[in-house]
Amino acid sequence: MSSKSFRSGFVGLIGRPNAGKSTLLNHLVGEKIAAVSNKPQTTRHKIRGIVTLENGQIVFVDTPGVHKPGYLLNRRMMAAVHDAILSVDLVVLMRDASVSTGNGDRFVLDLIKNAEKPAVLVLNKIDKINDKKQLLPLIDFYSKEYDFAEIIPVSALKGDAIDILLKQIAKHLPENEPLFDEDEMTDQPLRVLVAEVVREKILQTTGDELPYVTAVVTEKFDESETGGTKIYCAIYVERPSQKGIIIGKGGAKLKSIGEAARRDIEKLMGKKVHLQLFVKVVKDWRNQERDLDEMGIEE
Ligand SMILES: Nc1nc2c(ncn2[C@@H]2O[C@H](COP(=O)(O)OP(=O)(O)OP(=O)(O)O)[C@@H](O)[C@H]2O)c(=O)[nH]1
Ligand SMILES: [Mg+2]
Repeated sequence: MSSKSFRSGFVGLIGRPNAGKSTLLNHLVGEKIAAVSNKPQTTRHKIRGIVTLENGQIVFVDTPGVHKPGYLLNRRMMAAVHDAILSVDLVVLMRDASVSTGNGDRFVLDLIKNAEKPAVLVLNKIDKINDKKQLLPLIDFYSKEYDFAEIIPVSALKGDAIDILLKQIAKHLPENEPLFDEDEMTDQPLRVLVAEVVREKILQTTGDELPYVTAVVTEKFDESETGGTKIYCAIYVERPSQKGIIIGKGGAKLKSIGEAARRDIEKLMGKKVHLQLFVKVVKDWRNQERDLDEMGIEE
């Protein structure tokens, strides 16, 4: 095997909610393609991010954080996790190293063990840990539980040790041609990226009462003759009171969500856009097949 050989494959990012999977994905592709927030269950479907290196190409598959499913929405989210684990070449178990081990961590570990896939353990948020010796018991625990190909402490937020991570992951991928064009960064259509940005701003600017009951769908792109792009996004909630929270006093909340989202969308598209948001009350959308299909949260 020559050292010049090219390696490529799919790598699943698996872990509990809030571990930092989407933060890592965004950092790796250098663009905001997945929503990030301090609320659990931020990611709702698989999002692929493509990283092309000199000697390889890694297609990361970001997944929803592993949790107990209640609604149809959550069952579909967990199906996406199982599907990702089965279909990738390598699994990255992402763990927030700054919190202690709980039942949720054991559950995720069991998923990986049962899949019997090559796996890399990524211990994230090391920027929050002053004494790095604190990582040792965690490394000890995980290495006794499963034969991880690598164990790599990183900070997805600060970008610490990410280059090492990429190298170590590429090593374990099969020899292969590139799977995507090297200038591609994601398989997500623009309307999904736009909806994801809007939902991120909702999660970041509202309290704990809303994260689970909001969803965003891009309904329309309008290219005007003057060159501007008008984008219409619907924000779903389940009750009129929730609509009130999103709109805020005199529309102030919705306005600030829209402004923050527009800035990110303009960065993503590289041009000025006009973003039009409206709020729809749809009772129990989390259990409605059709609404979930429309939101791209597939079975
Ligand atoms: N201090 C610190 N915070 C981080 C790091 N990585 C992620 N975070 C924060 O952790 C929170 C959760 O990050 P996400 O990337 O949304 O986590 P996730 O694993 O994708 O979560 P779900 O999509 O809900 O499964 C956010 O507030 C991030 O800013 C890190 O390396 N250090
Ligand atoms: Mg996420």
